[in-house]
Formats: sequence, structure tokens, C-alpha cells
Amino acid sequence: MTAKPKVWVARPLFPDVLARLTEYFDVQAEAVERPRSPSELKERLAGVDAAIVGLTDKVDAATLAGNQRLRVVANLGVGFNNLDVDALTRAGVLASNTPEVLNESVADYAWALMLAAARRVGAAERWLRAGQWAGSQMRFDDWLGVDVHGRTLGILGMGRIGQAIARRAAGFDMKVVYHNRSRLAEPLERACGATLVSKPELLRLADHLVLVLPYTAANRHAIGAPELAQMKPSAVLVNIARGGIVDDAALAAALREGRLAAAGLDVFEGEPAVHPGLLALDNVVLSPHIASASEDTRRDMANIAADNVIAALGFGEAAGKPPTPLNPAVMDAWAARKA
Ligand code: 8YV
Repeated sequence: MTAKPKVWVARPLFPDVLARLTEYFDVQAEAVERPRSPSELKERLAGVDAAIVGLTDKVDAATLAGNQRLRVVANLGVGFNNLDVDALTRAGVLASNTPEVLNESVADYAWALMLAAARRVGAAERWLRAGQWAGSQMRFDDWLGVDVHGRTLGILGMGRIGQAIARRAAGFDMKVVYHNRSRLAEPLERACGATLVSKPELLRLADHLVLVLPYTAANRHAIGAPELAQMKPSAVLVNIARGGIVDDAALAAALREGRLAAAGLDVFEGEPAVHPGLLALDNVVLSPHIASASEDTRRDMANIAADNVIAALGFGEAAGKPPTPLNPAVMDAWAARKA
């Protein structure tokens, strides 16, 4: 009997998904979540045929150098700025991500952060838990937040997640404006009830601005001090995209100085570290990159990552047809080499 291919799972995962992988593979699954140094990652990848990795695992040419064995890297996320896809392609390694399944859950979460930041849910809960309600002289005009309904929602980056966020705005009777590299097709625009505007207009008009851009070098600090200065002081900023799209130091300064009302942030520059200036503020709602973390969605994401590995390595019903490859041409090269 030939040995089963080896698969390394870099993040603790649902046991039933690991069990599916175990049917075909010798699975080495990490029991705890932690960042790894480039040399440790290189070493872990050297001894396996496939890996399921997370956003903190940065796979590039240096990590792949000299690796003769690795064939598949499946990312647990739709965003894949942790993967150098060109380097993976050059190394003959198939890369995959988890698109689509998380769109609605991430859109829900953008709204959760928007509403929580606008209506000061985090600060109010901290105050209550600290026992400050009883015996306080709470005034009728305390705890005032910013309304969401009837206001203007701005969306920067209008892919599938941006569209799902926009569609929800109809229930809040909001006007929706967006900025994107290209204009949505007219039927999609209509379904979203959204109007394309320039980036300066978006910054000027938005009462609530949600960022849904992919991370690229060009998008680094897409919202920095100059952009924050163009926003309304009463505006709320929500980042569910990627750390680094916002200049967190500039954001902390704007929030501290009352140049922006509030923010809801799920992603941070240099996460899991969070800028101390943000941690010190009450008008920001912070969460640890969990926008996709609903029971169903995280399970779907894990299963898609597993499906990519199983199919790419030639097993299961979809053998040879991984569902969401990022560089499918790699498989043609494999086939050509075999022929
Ligand atoms: C994370 C995400 O993958 O899909 C993405 O791009 O950012 C998230 O779904 C997830 O939170 C794990 O870090």
C-alpha cells in the first residue's frame, strides 16, 4: 500500500472537516492558533503534499524555495494577500481561496459593527458591566449616538460583499453611494439601490462608510489622514476588509480629536496587535477579525478548503476539479508533465 499524502492544517479546525481529510490523507493538524516565523512555515511546508493555511501564514518565493513536494496551498479566506500567487504558480503549487460562501455573513457583520459603533453599544455595555448604571444620575441626553436609518451609506469597494451590504440598506431607508474601480452593471446597481460616485464625493457624502476593498499595495492607507479630513465629523467608519487599508494611527487621532464620530473595526494593521491609540478610545468597536465567523460560514469555508485539497490531489467525487482554484493553469502543467 502506498503511503497517504501528507496534509498540514495550520489552524485548529472543525473535527468533522479534519475527519473528511483523514479519509484520504495523513493529516497533521495544529491544535492551537499562533503566528509562525517564515523559517518555521518553510519547514512545515517542506514535508507535506498540501497545506490548509490562514491569513497569518505568508507563503512567498522564499517560503517555497527548495520545496519539491508541496502541490496545494488552500487558504482559509476569500482574501489571499498572504499568498504570493505568482510565486506559487512558478513553483507549480496550486493555490485556492474560499469565495462566495462568506459574502452574506460578512455583510451581516459589517452592519453589526456599523450599528454598534453608531449607537455606542460597546461603550454602553462596558459602563453597565462596570456597575455604573445603578446609582448613576443618567440623563435623558446621555448616550446619544448617530442614527443609521435614513442616512447615507458609503461603500468603498463594490464586489459581492459590498453589494450584499448595500442590499441590506433598503430596510434602513438609506441612500447608498459607492466607489469602485469599475461601475456595476445596471441591473446590479438597481438591485443594490446604489449610485457610483468619485472617492472624494464618497468621503464627503457618507454618514457611514464601509470599507470592503481587497488588500493590495495600491490600497495601503486608502483611508489615511487626508481622506479622514474629507469625512464628516459625525461620520462612522467601518473596516471589515484588511488591516493596512486604514492608517490606524491617523484614525485613532481623528477619533480622539472628534474629527470622526466613531469606528467599527474587525481588521488592523499588524494584527493581532492593535494600535494602542485605538485601544484607548471608547468611540470605537473592536473585534478580532471575525466577520466571517458564523457557525455555518466558517464550516463552509473549512469544507471548501478541504474540497480544494482533496480534489486537487486527485481524490473524491470531484477528483481533478478543485472548486475554487486561484491559479488553475498549474493543474494543466501537472497534466502535461504526466503525459
Ligand atoms: C478570514 C477574511 O479569512 O475571508 C477573508 O478574507 O478575512 C476572513 O474570512 C477569517 O476571518 C480567518 O482569519
